[in-house]
Amino acid sequence: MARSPRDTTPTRASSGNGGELHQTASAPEARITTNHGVPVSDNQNSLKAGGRGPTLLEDFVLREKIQHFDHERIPERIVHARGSAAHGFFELAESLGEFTRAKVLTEVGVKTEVFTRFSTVAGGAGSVDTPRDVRGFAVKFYTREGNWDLVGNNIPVFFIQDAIKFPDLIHAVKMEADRGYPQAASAHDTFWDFVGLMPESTHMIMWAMSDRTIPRSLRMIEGFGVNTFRLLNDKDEPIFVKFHWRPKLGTQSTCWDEAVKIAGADPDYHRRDLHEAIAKGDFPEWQFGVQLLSQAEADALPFDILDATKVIPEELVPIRVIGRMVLNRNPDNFFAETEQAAFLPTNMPPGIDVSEDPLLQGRLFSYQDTQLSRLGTVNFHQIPINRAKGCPFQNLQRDGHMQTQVFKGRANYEPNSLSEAGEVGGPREDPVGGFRTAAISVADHKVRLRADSFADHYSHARLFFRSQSEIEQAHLASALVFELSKVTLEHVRNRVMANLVNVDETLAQRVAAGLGMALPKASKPAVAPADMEPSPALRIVGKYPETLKGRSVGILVSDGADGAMVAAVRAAVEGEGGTVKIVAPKIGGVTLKDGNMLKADGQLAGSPSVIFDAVAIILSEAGCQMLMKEGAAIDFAKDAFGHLKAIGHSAEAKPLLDKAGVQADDGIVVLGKSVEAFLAPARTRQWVREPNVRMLA
Ligand code: HDE
Repeated sequence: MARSPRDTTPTRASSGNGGELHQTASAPEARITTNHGVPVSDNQNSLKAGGRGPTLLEDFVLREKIQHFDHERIPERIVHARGSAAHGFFELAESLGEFTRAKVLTEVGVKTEVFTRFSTVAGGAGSVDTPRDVRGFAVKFYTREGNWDLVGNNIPVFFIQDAIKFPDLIHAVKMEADRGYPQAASAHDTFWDFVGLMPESTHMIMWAMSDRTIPRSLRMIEGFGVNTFRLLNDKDEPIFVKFHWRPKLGTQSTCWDEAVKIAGADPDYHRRDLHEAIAKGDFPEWQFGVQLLSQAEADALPFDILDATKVIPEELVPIRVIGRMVLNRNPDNFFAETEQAAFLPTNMPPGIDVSEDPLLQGRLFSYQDTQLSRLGTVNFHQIPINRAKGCPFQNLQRDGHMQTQVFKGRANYEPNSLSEAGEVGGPREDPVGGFRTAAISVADHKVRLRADSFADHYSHARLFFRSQSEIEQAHLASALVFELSKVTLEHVRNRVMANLVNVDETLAQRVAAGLGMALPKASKPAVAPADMEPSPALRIVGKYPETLKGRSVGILVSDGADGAMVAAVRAAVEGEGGTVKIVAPKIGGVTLKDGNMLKADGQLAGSPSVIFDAVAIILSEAGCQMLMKEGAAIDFAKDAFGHLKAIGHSAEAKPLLDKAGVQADDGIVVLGKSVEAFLAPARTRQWVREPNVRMLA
């Protein structure tokens, strides 16, 4: 029954569309209530003095709903604000029982639940997924002895050696304080100013300028614990340990121009990729490995393993793969899980311990502390995603904001003898099974200084650069040219360049040439760099498995296209575990040569080739003529070519490719009766094409 706007008779329940009265009662489990359980009769209209009158303060239903909405956002993480996460499990294949008593690392075959959050570092929560940036790789293991949070990155070293510089580093890299830009980008004055003045960051800069910071997918990044930790066995004997994650799909990256374009085409590229892969049962997987070294082995190395700006080459201390992690379930609710997840490097089960790495030591305070401003209460461990699930958690800490546990009895102190009177006495410490710290001797003077063993800032940077393949060296040099070309203060650029000379003079020369500047003299290093044996393990190009698994192929079609050819590409790609998306000028799809309809997954303008790993362009002659007038179609081919992707095409599509400037090479394949020839180049990137499509430094 429609109500006139002037009708002021009270209504019991009316729907939003047209104010029609409905008086059916809802079952208690199906009805909306206030936060306190009072059933709501009308969720469409606020309580007013008459249909056109002012809203009444009395309307507690409205006030409660708006007020809750007003407070929906919590402060985003000061770093790593932009993140995506998934649930899964960790499974141990080899026991480290000799070195640790942590059950998670000794119980072979046991599956431990995990929640893993990947992130960028510099951008805000709403920033894009593909800036040039380090990626966070934080894993929460819900072990039977409490949560273990391995809060790592996709790069094994860090910018600074001492936690006291972290706020400076982050202030420098985030948007500049006066102007509020750039967002999620390190290519600006303040970041490079900090870098130039902090030569200890040089090694990390090499990694940050490598292709590792423009990953193709979160499923294709490595993970590292970065800091050195310790394991402790039953006898409390310590051994140093470095933690590693290796993606089953290999470490793979985008091209820089591609990453920039993806940011516009799909700001959620990585989040969507992770979510869709898991939703379709294509579960991302990583090997878990450790590098173990005794105090004597650590002492024999020509660098200090407590210095987080140093890498322990695998060639010196091999990585022992002992387990795997599979992510197999998407979060149900982004806020409740991904946003409220609180990772703490201090979460360690008995048998795992920290080292004296001064960066790690600062982290031990920071993460617990930051949750208080982010999640607002000391009880953040009670939020379901943070709760220890593998075991009970109980102590005598009480009350506080948002306490959700209802403790019984009077035992909130210890020692107590309440059990002698038959009351519950509460939990007690466990000297045998409890967490114990390595009994390391630390007697020394109180000082504020950096150990001499931390003074070499260039040998590892040089090791990294010299270990890279030619392609990767060129990308690294070009990334430096790009970043430094955005620096407006000349003295800042000069200082960075003067440091670079200490890494490798040819690199510095290439960058200087790319910037069009004279190469300054080398800065004076605190310790002259030493040459180390190159470590090919630090490369990524040529190391990932060439497969369509995890890859996505976009097929651009027009009306009149050969449906059999489309079907053949689809069958071949999907048969090898890849994904196929049909792109058409209209989202309704196309009418194929045989008269059948083919639905599109994406419309051309919204589905550029940057979001695919390889493309097929299957057009009719008329379709090709039409699309040659469409900029998005030309860009589709041009970008696929420029981003070193395989292009399979129908003979009829050749004029479009010509117009896009696509030149013949092994990655450009005419699709005939068989699509086989397209598959090999589609499994990887055409690196050999690169010199033909862009000038690298
Ligand atoms: Fe963090 N870091 N960090 N960090 N970090 C945070 O904790 C901090 C460092 C890393 O997905 C914050 O809960 C200090 C190294 C990841 O929720 C904060 C120092 C590594 C994440 C914090 C470092 C990391 C964080 C912000 C220098 C690689 C995201 C929100 C001493 C091993 C975790 C939060 C997630 C998050 C402090 C250095 C990795 C402020 C003080 C080195 C992956 O506590």
